[in-house]
Amino acid sequence: MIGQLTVEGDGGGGHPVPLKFEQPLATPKVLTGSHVNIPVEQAKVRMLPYGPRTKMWTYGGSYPGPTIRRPAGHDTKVTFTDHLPVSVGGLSVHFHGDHHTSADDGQPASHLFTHGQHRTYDYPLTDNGKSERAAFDFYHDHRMGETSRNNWYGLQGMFLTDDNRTPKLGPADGQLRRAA
Ligand SMILES: [Cu+2]
Repeated sequence: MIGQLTVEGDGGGGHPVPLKFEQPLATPKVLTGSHVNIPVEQAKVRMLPYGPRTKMWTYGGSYPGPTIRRPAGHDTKVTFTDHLPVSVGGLSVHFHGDHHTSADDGQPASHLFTHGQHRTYDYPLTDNGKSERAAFDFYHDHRMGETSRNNWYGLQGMFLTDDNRTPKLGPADGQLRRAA
Protein backbone atom coordinates (compact mmCIF):
# COMPACT_ATOMS: atom_id res chain seq x y z
CA MET A 1 0.00 0.00 0.00
CA ILE A 2 1.25 3.43 -0.88
CA GLY A 3 0.10 6.53 1.02
CA GLN A 4 0.85 10.21 1.01
CA LEU A 5 1.61 12.33 4.04
CA THR A 6 0.87 16.03 3.74
CA VAL A 7 2.22 18.45 6.33
CA GLU A 8 0.59 21.86 6.40
CA GLY A 9 1.25 25.10 8.20
CA ASP A 10 4.36 27.16 8.70
CA GLY A 11 7.41 26.60 10.85
CA GLY A 12 6.21 28.63 13.79
CA GLY A 13 8.66 31.44 13.22
CA GLY A 14 11.52 29.69 15.06
CA HIS A 15 15.14 30.30 14.17
CA PRO A 16 17.96 27.90 14.91
CA VAL A 17 20.01 28.93 17.92
CA PRO A 18 23.70 28.06 18.00
CA LEU A 19 24.42 25.37 20.56
CA LYS A 20 26.38 26.43 23.63
CA PHE A 21 28.50 24.07 25.70
CA GLU A 22 27.60 24.11 29.37
CA GLN A 23 31.20 23.93 30.50
CA PRO A 24 34.58 24.55 28.90
CA LEU A 25 36.62 21.71 27.45
CA ALA A 26 38.78 20.16 30.17
CA THR A 27 42.45 20.84 29.47
CA PRO A 28 44.74 18.68 31.62
CA LYS A 29 48.05 19.99 32.87
CA VAL A 30 51.11 19.37 30.68
CA LEU A 31 54.23 17.56 31.90
CA THR A 32 57.43 18.17 29.93
CA GLY A 33 60.25 16.71 32.09
CA SER A 34 62.54 13.85 31.08
CA HIS A 35 61.31 11.82 34.07
CA VAL A 36 57.76 12.49 35.13
CA ASN A 37 55.83 10.97 38.04
CA ILE A 38 52.13 10.28 37.82
CA PRO A 39 50.16 8.93 40.79
CA VAL A 40 47.26 6.63 39.90
CA GLU A 41 44.54 7.65 42.32
CA GLN A 42 40.86 8.06 42.98
CA ALA A 43 39.58 11.59 42.49
CA LYS A 44 36.29 13.42 42.22
CA VAL A 45 36.21 14.94 38.74
CA ARG A 46 33.87 17.57 37.33
CA MET A 47 32.17 15.65 34.51
CA LEU A 48 28.58 16.90 34.67
CA PRO A 49 28.14 20.69 34.55
CA TYR A 50 26.05 20.69 37.74
CA GLY A 51 25.62 18.51 40.80
CA PRO A 52 28.12 16.23 42.43
CA ARG A 53 31.46 15.52 40.87
CA THR A 54 32.13 12.00 39.59
CA LYS A 55 34.37 9.60 41.50
CA MET A 56 36.90 8.23 39.03
CA TRP A 57 40.17 6.33 38.81
CA THR A 58 42.64 8.84 37.44
CA TYR A 59 46.17 9.48 36.34
CA GLY A 60 47.22 12.45 38.45
CA GLY A 61 43.77 13.40 39.76
CA SER A 62 42.28 14.65 36.49
CA TYR A 63 40.37 13.25 33.54
CA PRO A 64 41.98 12.96 31.11
CA GLY A 65 45.24 12.51 33.01
CA PRO A 66 48.12 14.94 32.53
CA THR A 67 49.32 15.43 28.98
CA ILE A 68 52.95 14.39 28.51
CA ARG A 69 54.69 16.48 25.85
CA ARG A 70 58.23 15.62 24.75
CA PRO A 71 60.62 16.18 21.86
CA ALA A 72 61.17 13.13 19.63
CA GLY A 73 64.44 11.31 20.24
CA HIS A 74 64.69 12.49 23.86
CA ASP A 75 64.48 9.59 26.29
CA THR A 76 61.49 9.90 28.58
CA LYS A 77 60.76 7.97 31.73
CA VAL A 78 57.32 7.89 33.29
CA THR A 79 56.81 6.47 36.78
CA PHE A 80 53.28 5.49 37.74
CA THR A 81 52.52 4.79 41.41
CA ASP A 82 49.36 2.87 42.27
CA HIS A 83 47.28 4.47 45.04
CA LEU A 84 44.01 2.82 43.96
CA PRO A 85 42.27 0.39 46.32
CA VAL A 86 43.84 -3.09 46.58
CA SER A 87 40.64 -4.56 45.11
CA VAL A 88 41.37 -2.91 41.74
CA GLY A 89 44.19 -5.42 41.18
CA GLY A 90 47.31 -5.07 39.06
CA LEU A 91 47.77 -2.24 36.57
CA SER A 92 49.64 -1.93 33.29
CA VAL A 93 50.07 1.26 31.24
CA HIS A 94 50.25 1.11 27.45
CA PHE A 95 51.67 4.05 25.49
CA HIS A 96 49.47 3.62 22.45
CA GLY A 97 51.15 4.18 19.10
CA ASP A 98 54.74 4.60 20.26
CA HIS A 99 57.87 2.52 19.57
CA HIS A 100 59.61 1.02 22.63
CA THR A 101 60.66 -2.33 24.07
CA SER A 102 58.21 -5.09 24.86
CA ALA A 103 58.88 -4.77 28.60
CA ASP A 104 57.89 -1.07 28.43
CA ASP A 105 54.81 -1.67 26.29
CA GLY A 106 52.28 -2.14 29.08
CA GLN A 107 51.88 -5.88 28.67
CA PRO A 108 48.40 -7.02 29.76
CA ALA A 109 49.51 -9.93 31.94
CA SER A 110 53.15 -9.29 32.90
CA HIS A 111 55.26 -6.41 34.27
CA LEU A 112 52.25 -5.36 36.35
CA PHE A 113 52.28 -3.10 39.39
CA THR A 114 49.67 -3.03 42.11
CA HIS A 115 48.54 -1.07 45.17
CA GLY A 116 51.49 0.62 46.87
CA GLN A 117 53.89 -0.22 44.03
CA HIS A 118 55.24 1.81 41.15
CA ARG A 119 56.57 1.03 37.71
CA THR A 120 58.81 3.15 35.50
CA TYR A 121 58.37 2.93 31.74
CA ASP A 122 61.19 3.98 29.44
CA TYR A 123 60.29 5.63 26.14
CA PRO A 124 63.30 6.59 23.95
CA LEU A 125 60.92 8.20 21.41
CA THR A 126 62.93 6.70 18.59
CA ASP A 127 62.02 4.50 15.64
CA ASN A 128 64.68 2.14 14.31
CA GLY A 129 67.42 4.17 16.02
CA LYS A 130 66.28 7.55 14.68
CA SER A 131 64.05 10.18 16.25
CA GLU A 132 60.48 9.18 15.61
CA ARG A 133 58.00 11.43 13.83
CA ALA A 134 55.74 13.83 15.67
CA ALA A 135 52.63 12.13 16.96
CA PHE A 136 49.49 12.71 18.97
CA ASP A 137 49.21 9.51 20.99
CA PHE A 138 47.70 8.50 24.29
CA TYR A 139 48.48 6.28 27.24
CA HIS A 140 45.92 4.08 28.93
CA ASP A 141 45.45 1.13 31.24
CA HIS A 142 45.98 -2.19 29.50
CA ARG A 143 45.27 -4.86 32.14
CA MET A 144 44.18 -8.28 30.91
CA GLY A 145 40.43 -8.67 31.35
CA GLU A 146 40.06 -5.24 33.01
CA THR A 147 41.10 -2.82 30.27
CA SER A 148 37.56 -1.71 29.44
CA ARG A 149 36.58 -1.27 33.10
CA ASN A 150 39.76 0.62 33.93
CA ASN A 151 39.40 2.91 30.93
CA TRP A 152 35.72 3.59 31.60
CA TYR A 153 36.71 4.55 35.14
CA GLY A 154 39.12 7.12 33.72
CA LEU A 155 42.62 5.73 33.18
CA GLN A 156 43.64 7.61 30.02
CA GLY A 157 45.86 10.56 29.12
CA MET A 158 47.47 12.16 26.07
CA PHE A 159 51.12 11.97 24.99
CA LEU A 160 52.34 14.44 22.39
CA THR A 161 55.68 13.96 20.64
CA ASP A 162 57.10 16.95 18.77
CA ASP A 163 59.68 16.94 16.02
CA ASN A 164 61.40 19.74 14.11
CA ARG A 165 59.58 18.98 10.90
CA THR A 166 55.99 19.24 11.99
CA PRO A 167 54.29 22.42 13.22
CA LYS A 168 53.39 22.10 16.90
CA LEU A 169 49.88 20.91 17.57
CA GLY A 170 47.94 21.33 20.78
CA PRO A 171 44.47 20.82 22.18
CA ALA A 172 42.72 24.19 22.29
CA ASP A 173 39.13 25.39 22.19
CA GLY A 174 37.84 21.89 21.63
CA GLN A 175 39.76 21.26 18.46
CA LEU A 176 43.31 20.80 17.25
CA ARG A 177 44.81 23.94 15.89
CA ARG A 178 48.21 24.95 14.71
CA ALA A 179 50.01 26.77 17.51
CA ALA A 180 53.02 27.79 15.43
CU1 LIG B 1 45.91 1.37 23.03
